[in-house]
Amino acid sequence: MSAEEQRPGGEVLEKTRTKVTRPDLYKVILLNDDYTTMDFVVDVLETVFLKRPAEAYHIMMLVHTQGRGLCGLYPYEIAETKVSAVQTLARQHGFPLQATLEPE
Ligand code: TYC
Repeated sequence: MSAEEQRPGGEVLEKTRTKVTRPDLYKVILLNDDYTTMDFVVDVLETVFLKRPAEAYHIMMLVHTQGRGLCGLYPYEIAETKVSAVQTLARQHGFPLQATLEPE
């Protein structure tokens, strides 16, 4: 965006304003199921969502007892990448674990 100012001598002063915007964020939600092992979910939270062991365990237990839980807030493409990483890892290990994405 720029604003121009006409000066008496004919020269033009131009001010440039740079608009900085934050990307929209999306929630990545992990869903409970009856077959995925607790250890595997903790591993996923540590490796895909970079949680420390105690927090990973806490989130896993929240999902286990409440049905779903928040893993993090990310810009759309990163959120999508994490959802597919969960799916790929889970399928490789034969688990039905699922994650979904929701607007913030
Ligand atoms: N409910 C699973 C069990 O009892 C553990 C689990 C936790 C599975 C969280 C998925 O997102 C999940 N083995």
